[in-house]
Amino acid sequence: MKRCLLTLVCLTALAAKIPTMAETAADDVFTDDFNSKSYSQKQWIMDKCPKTARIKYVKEGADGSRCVKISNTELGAVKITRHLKGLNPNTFYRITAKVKTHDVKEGRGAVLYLDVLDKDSDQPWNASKFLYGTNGWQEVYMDFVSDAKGETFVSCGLGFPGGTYNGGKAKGTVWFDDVKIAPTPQKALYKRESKHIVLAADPKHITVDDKTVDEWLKALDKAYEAYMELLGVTPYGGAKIRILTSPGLEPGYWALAGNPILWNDNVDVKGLLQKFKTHKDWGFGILHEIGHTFSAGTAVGEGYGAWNWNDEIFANFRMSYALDKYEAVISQNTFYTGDNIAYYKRAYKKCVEKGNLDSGDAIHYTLMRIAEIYGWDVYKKAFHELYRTPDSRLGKLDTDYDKFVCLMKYLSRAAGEIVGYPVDVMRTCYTPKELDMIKAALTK
Ligand SMILES: [Ca+2]
Repeated sequence: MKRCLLTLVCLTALAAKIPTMAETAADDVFTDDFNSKSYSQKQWIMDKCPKTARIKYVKEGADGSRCVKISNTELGAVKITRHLKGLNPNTFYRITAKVKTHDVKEGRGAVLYLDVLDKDSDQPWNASKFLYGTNGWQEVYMDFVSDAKGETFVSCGLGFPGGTYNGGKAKGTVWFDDVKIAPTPQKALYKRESKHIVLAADPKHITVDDKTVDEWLKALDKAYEAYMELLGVTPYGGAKIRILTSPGLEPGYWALAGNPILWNDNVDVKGLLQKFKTHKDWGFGILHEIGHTFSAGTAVGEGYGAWNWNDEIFANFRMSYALDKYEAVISQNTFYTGDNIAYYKRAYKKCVEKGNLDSGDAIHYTLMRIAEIYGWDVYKKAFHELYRTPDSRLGKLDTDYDKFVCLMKYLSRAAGEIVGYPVDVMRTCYTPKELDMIKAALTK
């Protein structure tokens, strides 16, 4: 009886406390309901606002409690930021927050993100769903990966500091309340892992069995190793590449490269996995994004890769090597099996009929022809050399055509080593008319 009474007393004490505290689950590493202004002021770094903006703690929360309010009459990126420490390194965490908006416009709207754009981050574009217009309270979330030290900076913001095509910056008014950060719950992300890849997807996308997913990840491993072979490098110090589905991407972006690769929740993720199951299609979009992580700027670092005039072309080009090597299946409207060059040749033919080579895919075809003549070793040699050569040693590269010529120089040298006599690939693999068209396309 005495014990029962004691329990009752404890419960009563808890019950008395609950209304003033955020609901804290055992896994939460940080919560703030903003009800204690002094606590919040200690926890959060508040931006110095431009004259048009305000950040205030106000009693305008969902239940009339205190929350934080950010407003800006001009486009900007205003935020409060929490420095999180002591997280498990390289682990998925989820931040959730209640958000209300009034007349929010443009950029990435009202948004949660990692305050890392000015730092050396692998996931600068990671964000929650962007909220615009006028909305009542709703919960948003963002999954992110803690760094190797178990730290990160999370921000609740109006507008985003980085410029995607929409400029990132926003204006209007946003209220944030009940911020919680915890390891992403097991059930919230479907996770499978292979030698080089981790897939972390919203379970709503998964309609195939684990075995199919594992086979797909093995195909991605093969592509990863082919990229490694072609370029002689691994991105992110050889760390596994994570692929994370996310609601925080601009419409029109299928995915955004980085680690994690952010895979837009609103594209047909399900369809891609189904196509692997039914046709063994390796998945163009994801191979393309993994391809981006192998750009010299990412895989080697700043100061490398100035010869690369367009990484949309080269992300696909790296993929072409992997597909060729394994005679893999890929679809771009139609299926290609071991002949992905046919897709680019089609683009080339269309362009030439119009009298130009004004298309990345068309130029891609001409680059693949060089591999057809001298073998892929010509690219292995040239890329290995280029990835070791800092931009300062490449000479002056003013136009994209200068960059094209620079690549041709390295390819010519590599081709010469292969055949044992001097080669100029611009003569052996291109007609003068094609070079004129490429020059016109790349000096615009
Ligand atoms: Ca509150």
